[in-house]
Amino acid sequence: MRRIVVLTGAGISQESGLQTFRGADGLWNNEHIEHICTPQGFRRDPLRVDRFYNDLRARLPAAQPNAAHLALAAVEQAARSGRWQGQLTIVTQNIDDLHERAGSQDVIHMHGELLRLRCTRCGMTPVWRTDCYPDTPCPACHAPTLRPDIVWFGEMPYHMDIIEKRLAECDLFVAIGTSGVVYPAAGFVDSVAAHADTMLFNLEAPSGPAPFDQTILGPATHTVPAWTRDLLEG
Ligand code: BJW
Repeated sequence: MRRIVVLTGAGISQESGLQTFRGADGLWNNEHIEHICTPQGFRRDPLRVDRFYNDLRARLPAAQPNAAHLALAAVEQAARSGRWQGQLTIVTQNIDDLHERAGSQDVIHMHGELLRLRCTRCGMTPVWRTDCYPDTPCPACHAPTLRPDIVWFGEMPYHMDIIEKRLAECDLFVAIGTSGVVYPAAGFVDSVAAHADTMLFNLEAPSGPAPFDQTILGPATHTVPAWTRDLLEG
């Protein structure tokens, strides 16, 4: 039985109309990372950070899953129905919900989710589809101590125990649409190199030597469905 771990990054959602982080048209061209994506930035100016994520949250419903999200969901569906002998786990760095809306169920959000908040007082992580401000009360404990449920720099990514287990068990590791500069995700390929084949699907070649067995360049909506077709047929 094949065991595949797919690591996705912002590039897989780019053709759904969501901006990537880095690069010419990136989200961070207009923002200083340290003002938004750190716990210190949130402490210094929570309103600015809440507004940044309110804006992303408001734009999310207009984005639809694309052919790459759907192709990955189809593999999981084929496994569930017994048409394909294998397991495909998606570990996503993305905070959008496009994998779920495409129909994937085995999705691990290592950097959190835009549609959740976290109460720093009671720990509740309510689903949240509207705006949040520094005085918004937690629905459970009523304290104004909510923050985006997103992993910022210097914080521990979520679900690392289950991610490490799936990486240790996999025989194929596939990265899609990620620049490979943010750890620990950037180190996954090295951690599996001794026991798994590795593939990178990206729009452009990485700047340094790629630590992958195979690199497939092009838009994810073309390259990923072509790969999953071969996978399901082969
Ligand atoms: C397409 C495409 C198309 C476009 N088709 N492709 C020094 C050395 C090593 C590590 C560190 C260091 N100093 C600090 C660290 C640690 C730090 C880190 O890695 N920093 C680096 C920047 C140096 N990491 C952390 O702090 C993490 N925590 C941590 O390490 O805890 C300790 C620990 C110890 C032991 C075990 C485990 C943990 C936390 C990282 C949190 C990252 N959070 C963010 C923000 C959340 C979302 C938000 O605010 O909006 O997550 S940062 C941001 O980058 C976001 C993303 O998930 C993440 C990765 O970005 P991604 O997805 O790769 O996007 P891009 O834009 O960079 O790339 C897109 C790619 O797609 C490009 O290559 C395009 O070509 C391609 N593309 N269109 C195919 N159509």
